[in-house]
Amino acid sequence: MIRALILGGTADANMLAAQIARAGIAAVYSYGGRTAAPAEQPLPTRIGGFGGVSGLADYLRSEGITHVIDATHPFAAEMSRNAIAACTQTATPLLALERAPWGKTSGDRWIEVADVVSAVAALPDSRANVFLAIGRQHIAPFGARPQHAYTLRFVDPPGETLPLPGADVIVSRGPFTFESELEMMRTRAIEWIVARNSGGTGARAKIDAARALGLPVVMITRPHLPDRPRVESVSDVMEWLGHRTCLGA
Ligand code: 3Y8
Ligand code: NAP
Repeated sequence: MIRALILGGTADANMLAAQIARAGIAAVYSYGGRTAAPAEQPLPTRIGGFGGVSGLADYLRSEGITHVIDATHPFAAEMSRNAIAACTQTATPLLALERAPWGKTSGDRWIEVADVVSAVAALPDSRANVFLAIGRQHIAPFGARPQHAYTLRFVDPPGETLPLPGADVIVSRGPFTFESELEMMRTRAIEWIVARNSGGTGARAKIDAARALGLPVVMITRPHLPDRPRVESVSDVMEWLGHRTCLGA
């Protein structure tokens, strides 16, 4: 009898949850608790950390979890590493549902960097209008370049004072459209974009809009993760769970 744990928090995880619920497979959807009102899921849902590797291992045992699908975001590296360790400790089958990184296409003006600090260094010295599309957790390092006019985008309104005084905050949870990204960049005369190579469709629109406007994108590449079984489609996950989905699902 399958009882799956979905480590969620992404559009892909949400599509998987819908398929799993439709197939009548017993499962739990897990959020880290990063946002005030995460999207509802058609499955029993838990919110918050497990308490590190040992907390997750205890959870797997006490809840009788038979399969873990890591459908977290490619930058949720700590969660993914913990899942590998806890599933190894408890001999629980683990599969990652992870979308491929975005590839650079002709017309893209990307400056690829390894991390946030390198992204800060990649910005010009002279003042520019910079759109930081990397959420709220990693904006403090940009304080080293206070000369720029920053536009930030958060899922929830900023509670505390920002580490970037004077920055303008857009509150929006996405997914975003090409037209709305184009409009936003034109209205704010954006000259530079900083993004993470999230992959997937939910945040791709800004990359396409930047290309259309000929704007440079400082693209932060993904953290490296230890090897684990990995698929890119919901139907592959369903097959792994022993369920064939109808074509085109
Ligand atoms: C809590 C669940 C859906 C899923 C929406 C995807 C698409 C929009 C792209 C930009 C980039 C960013 C950010 C982003 C994307 C989708 C998807 C995706 C980037 C929600 C969600 C949770 C989170 C957490 C949040 C982080 C933040 C990152 C905003 C829900 C909406 C910037 C990542 O305030 C905070 O502390 C927010 C933290 C982690 C990164 C950061 O460091 O700030 N996601 N995002 C999940 C949990 O608690 O477990 O609230 O419903 C999910 C989505 N985020 O279709 O509804 O890729 O699947 N999320 C990045 O790419 O850099 C936005 O603005 O262009
Ligand atoms: P992270 O840094 O890899 O994880 C930090 C800690 O948060 C984990 O060790 C775990 O705490 C807890 N956690 C993270 N995801 C969890 C989940 N789905 N269920 C239960 N606990 C979770 O994670 P993050 O980058 O902050 O991402 C948090 C969530 O936002 C994830 O669900 C991710 O899919 C989603 N998200 C992240 C990004 C991003 O850019 N990072 C983008 C879109 C969506 P314990 O150690 O206590 O178990």
